[in-house]
Amino acid sequence: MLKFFYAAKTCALASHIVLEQIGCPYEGVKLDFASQQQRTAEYLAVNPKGRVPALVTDRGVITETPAILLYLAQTFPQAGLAPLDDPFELAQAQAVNSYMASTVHVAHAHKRRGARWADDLAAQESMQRKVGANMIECFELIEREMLRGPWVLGEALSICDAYLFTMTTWLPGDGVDIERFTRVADHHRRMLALPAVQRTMALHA
Ligand SMILES: N[C@@H](CCC(=O)N[C@@H](CS)C(=O)NCC(=O)O)C(=O)O
Repeated sequence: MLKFFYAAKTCALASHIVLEQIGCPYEGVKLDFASQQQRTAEYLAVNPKGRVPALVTDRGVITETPAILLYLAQTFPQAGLAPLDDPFELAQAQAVNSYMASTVHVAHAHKRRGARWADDLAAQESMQRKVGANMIECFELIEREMLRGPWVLGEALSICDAYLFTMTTWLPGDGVDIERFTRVADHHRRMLALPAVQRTMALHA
């Protein structure tokens, strides 16, 4: 059985929603970041990066959200959560997910994790002040270019929707009103209506 390591309200929400949407059996293990459980020797043996998510499979551990998302979509093709038979469409899906991981997530991380990039407290505060504007820039692009509607890839729900939704849950904390992006806000509401999303959100409360 799959074992899934996560922490509340983190990027692990995306993979968690996909696990719930697929409906496959898995064991969820919730880490407590307040007590730094991601840095314990026990967890570092699972994921030496000290980050979540991590998915333990019968062949080993998978880390990195885009990798976990595609693994789940490929392992459970009956769930129809990625355009697996169409290389161009799958590349489009991966482009969206890569943007979430490499740009949107990183823009958000400058708010609380500035120490990764600078020791100077003034520099960290300066980076924090840019988070709202950077997230707005990202979401203006998403609104314009990455959301075909009603779902990210068009008519079919996919792994990209879980990832986009996860990023939108961070907007209020970054001081950004989601309603300034009409289509993203509509997508967020659609996602909230899905039972799998509701179940996962309850686990992350
Ligand atoms: N590139 C990784 C990022 C993973 C990551 O940074 N996770 C954060 C939570 S959103 C984390 O575990 N942070 C713990 C820490 O920095 O101590 C992914 O997309 O999965």
